[in-house]
Amino acid sequence: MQRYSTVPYHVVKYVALLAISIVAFQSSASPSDGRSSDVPGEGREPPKRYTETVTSKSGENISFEMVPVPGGTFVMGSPEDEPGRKDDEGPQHEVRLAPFYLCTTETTIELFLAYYRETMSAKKDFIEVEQAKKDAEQSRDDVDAITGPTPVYGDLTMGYGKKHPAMGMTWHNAMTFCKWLSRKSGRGPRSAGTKYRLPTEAEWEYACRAGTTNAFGFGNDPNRIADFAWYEDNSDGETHEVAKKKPNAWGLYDMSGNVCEWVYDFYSPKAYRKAANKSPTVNPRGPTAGEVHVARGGDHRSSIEELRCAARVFEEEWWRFGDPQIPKSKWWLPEMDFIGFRIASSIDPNEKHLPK
Ligand SMILES: [Ca+2]
Repeated sequence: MQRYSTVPYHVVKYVALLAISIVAFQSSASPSDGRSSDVPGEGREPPKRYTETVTSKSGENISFEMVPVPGGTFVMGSPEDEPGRKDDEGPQHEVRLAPFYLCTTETTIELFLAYYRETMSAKKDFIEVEQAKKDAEQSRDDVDAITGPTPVYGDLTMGYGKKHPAMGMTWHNAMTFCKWLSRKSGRGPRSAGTKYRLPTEAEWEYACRAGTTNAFGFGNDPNRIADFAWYEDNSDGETHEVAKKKPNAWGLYDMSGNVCEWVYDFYSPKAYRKAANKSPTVNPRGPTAGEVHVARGGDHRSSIEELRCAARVFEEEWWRFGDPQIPKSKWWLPEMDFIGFRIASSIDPNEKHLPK
């Protein structure tokens, strides 16, 4: 007591302030809940789910719902002993993600048709290096001029109804759709923070897991899988209307099965090895270059193992076998009724167009 009282008051005060500063610095620099410190709006009221409605050229209102996916850290990839696991799903590595919005459903035929009818370009447009370069330039500077897809070979709907998932589009076509939707909904070009886009591969897997660590994101009981997914045992070889099965814990339907979903990332079998060297990676966007892109979740013809959250597929040569054109269309994968996508958007609370 005697000794304590001899310490000058200003020294006690200084030490206390220093301790408070250190604690404050640590909590902002390395949040214990895994949220990234550079996440805009951290600490503000969390974003709410919202419904977006766009009006097609023919006057039809089409709505879809976006749910906020909380930021956090998760382990991406599968353990070596997971049944059905492939080498490109490892090594497992930590990923930190900012919060983002994800559409509750796969993009529907109804919405994709609105885009197709509004932007369809009559000119023939094939895979050419020069054209791809031009597109890359255009996507940087000129979002007002959206050149839509060429006419589809065959029937875009493949005989399915408007609430079924859109399918048979190339990754490039899905990306162009996102650009169109951003403009259509008033989220571009000046609202870079919230425009629509494809989820990254990490965002997709994180959302599929919805906070779980098991293989499927909704428990490992094979009997429960049919409650959540259309796959080879219950689909009759067809896609089904979106959101007819149960959603996962974060309100997302058909993450497993129905149609496989394009994600932003290029595919590389070695992508995870590189990521593991930098673990944890923060908001990763995959390899900077590549030939083909990743698609996730399995489809209506998939086996149970192909529905796992960690399962990865990528565009293969046979995906273009339904296209009789030479060279192949850069817009369409005709007859491929297993490949679709769902949209994401970033969350930026300073954005004027942030939904109410
Ligand atoms: Ca799906």
